[in-house]
Amino acid sequence: MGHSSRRAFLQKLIATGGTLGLSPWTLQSMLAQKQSPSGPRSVEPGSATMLSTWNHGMEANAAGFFALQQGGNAMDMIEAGARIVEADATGLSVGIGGLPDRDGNVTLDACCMDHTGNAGSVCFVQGVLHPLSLARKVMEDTPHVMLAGAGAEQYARELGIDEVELLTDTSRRAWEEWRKTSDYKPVINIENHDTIGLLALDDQGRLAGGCTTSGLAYKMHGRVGDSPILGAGLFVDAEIGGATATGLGEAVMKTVGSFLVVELMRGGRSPQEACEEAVHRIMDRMPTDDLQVGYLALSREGEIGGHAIHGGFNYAHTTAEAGRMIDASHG
Ligand code: SD4
Repeated sequence: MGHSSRRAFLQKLIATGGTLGLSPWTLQSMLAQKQSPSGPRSVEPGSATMLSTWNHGMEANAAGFFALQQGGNAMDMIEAGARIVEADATGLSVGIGGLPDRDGNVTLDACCMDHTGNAGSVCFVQGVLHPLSLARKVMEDTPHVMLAGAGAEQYARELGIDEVELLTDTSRRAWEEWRKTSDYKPVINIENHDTIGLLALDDQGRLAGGCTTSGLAYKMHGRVGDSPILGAGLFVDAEIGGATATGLGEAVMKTVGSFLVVELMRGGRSPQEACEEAVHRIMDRMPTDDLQVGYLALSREGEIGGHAIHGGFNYAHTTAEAGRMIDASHG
């Protein structure tokens, strides 16, 4: 791409970024992404869709579409979106800045699945800025699906990934404040900045998904939630669709939630109906006054759905034409 057309493209991106409410920081990170040698390509309206949990999903989806325009596929959209949120130190529940466990350690969980059914996951990993990228490496470059703790960290070092301090001044102060009472009580919809679950359908019809989190704040050391567990926090079947979960991982794991959503879609439910039924499965089996779980689903045709136990769960839906936040139905 010539110098002037690149400048025009960047100006357009900055203009669109403004409309989407993207921070200058996000735009900068997007511009730092790899540029394709052939330059950006246009994405046909109606040909691609991205869904991500919570308000930060908006920036994640914009980064995903940017990756697509740079020649990426659905998995690149997922990784680009996850990286934006993982690197944002102001988020208290994903990547750097995530609240620690009860002993003050930030331990991260992430997984991904691509359109071929391949999957990768890391759990209980410390000092790694981009756990979803590490999960993708496990998926693409090892014979395994999941690496845990010190083994995942060793693999990151072998790949030349630098160790990063994930506890920030803000998250340290919050933890110190919490330690005064040490009252462990997961709060539903914590400040609308939670785990990010992402689902993408690219313009070639490929589906992929990802999930990345620092897990529940002040959890026991060693606790792993649903987010890195294939079938619980995420599941993608290219023939049917994908689903991802946010909320109390224990409830999602006990009902193998994301797999359940996809299987319900296989049986003929719409993504919305499937999310509702998976939520009801939890509501029928356990007391849910203090328990929040939300599901998102995307079919291979690009149909979307989202449902939660309680109000307050929202998600970002982005297409080549526009992006919007949707308040999920609940109950
Ligand atoms: C977990 N499911 O570790 C995650 C937490 C989460 O929105 O999703 N919060 O249980």
